[in-house]
Amino acid sequence: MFFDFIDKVLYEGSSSKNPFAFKYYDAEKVVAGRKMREHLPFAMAWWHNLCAEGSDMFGRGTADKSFGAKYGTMEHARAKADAGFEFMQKLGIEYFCFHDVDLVPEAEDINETNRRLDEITDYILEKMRATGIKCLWGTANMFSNPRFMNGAGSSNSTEVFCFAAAQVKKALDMTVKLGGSGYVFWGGREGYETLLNTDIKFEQENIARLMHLAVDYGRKIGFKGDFFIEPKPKEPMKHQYDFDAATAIGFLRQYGLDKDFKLNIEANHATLAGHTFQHELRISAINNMLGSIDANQGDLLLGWDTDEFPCNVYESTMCMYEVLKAGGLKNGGFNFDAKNRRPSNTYEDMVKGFILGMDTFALGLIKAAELIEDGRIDEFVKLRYSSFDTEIGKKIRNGNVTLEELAEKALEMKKVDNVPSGNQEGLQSIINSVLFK
Ligand code: XLS
Ligand code: CA
Ligand code: CA
Repeated sequence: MFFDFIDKVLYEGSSSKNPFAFKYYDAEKVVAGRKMREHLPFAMAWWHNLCAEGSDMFGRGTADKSFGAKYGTMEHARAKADAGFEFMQKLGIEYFCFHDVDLVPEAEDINETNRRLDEITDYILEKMRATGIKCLWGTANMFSNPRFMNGAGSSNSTEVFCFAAAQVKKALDMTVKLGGSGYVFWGGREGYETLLNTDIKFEQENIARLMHLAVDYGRKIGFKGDFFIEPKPKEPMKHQYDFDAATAIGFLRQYGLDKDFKLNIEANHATLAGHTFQHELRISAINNMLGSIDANQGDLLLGWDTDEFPCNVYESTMCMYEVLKAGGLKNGGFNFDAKNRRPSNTYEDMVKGFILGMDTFALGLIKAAELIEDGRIDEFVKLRYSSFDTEIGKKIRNGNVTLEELAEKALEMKKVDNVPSGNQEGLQSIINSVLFK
């Protein structure tokens, strides 16, 4: 037992002062027709929660993630799984997400790494069966090992391309073995530092090729879930090809991958791309590409990826507003791709981070449902476009009009005398009144 200071984190309501209780997340409570836990399939990110020790560019780790075992051993790999399952059970988290290298120490020889992966996934599978906890998605880490310094699918080296293929194959095998409903491609090194040495077209074609190979293999071994691209504009590369949702959707369509792929939208990546989280979700949703969510938060005063636990209820409300309107996430979930701040280095802090994140999204769900129920925002948006309900509006929308006819109409009108207000401040007041009643 690693988290023996708690038995189970329970819902106690917003007036509770218990740091180890949920204030808003009430798993079985029905909101907008479904239980909270169904709206919010929360997942634990193996890498942050069980591996990351808080190191940064200027200092070593501050948190002990040895879980009583020696780093770099299979005993440690099992201890992490033990700690992870105890953690998820105590918080009522039903899913986890993983990279291959989160699970075991990577060996010199990939054959030995794969053997270790077989061993640990047998162990994890037993724990999944005993607890009912499920895998949300798996992925291959194709960015940490030095061999990926020039990219994985986009590498200039066929040797590296083969290793990328081998890792994707193994990660897909493991995702299928663990029953995951998603497989993620985050292209950490799929980008460039300088165009002086880079053939973008060549690299993008190769990335798409690797993805097609993954789809073919995945479908062959029975993977029925979604493949996801996770857009991010920069970091670690100066420029990453999957810059944002719109760019990734264009890429998927260009290379004929849009039937098998959807997007995994991360809040922190949205803001790094100069967009709001809501924007990225909306772009995905209107293109039928909203797959899954990495639920975290960046720091707008910093230009890099901070992966903080979400606490901003305004943001989580607008996120859940988009998710509810899109009809929920099908094969996806809410993966806390988030880590404690470096000085928050205790096991208690790990639990508090998840309580904060889960409560923030639960409150966002409650408020988004209230906003939709309130109806004033929807009503205003409908009204805002209502001039297109007129005869000429319908003709424009249906494509039954020529440019000359429209110009003729303008000449008849002589001038425009009705452009209705956008009412932004009025709408923002409505949001505040729903959020803070
Ligand atoms: C890094 C990404 C990464 C992906 C999975 O910034 O968020 O953690 O989610 O490879
Ligand atoms: Ca992520
Ligand atoms: Ca991130």
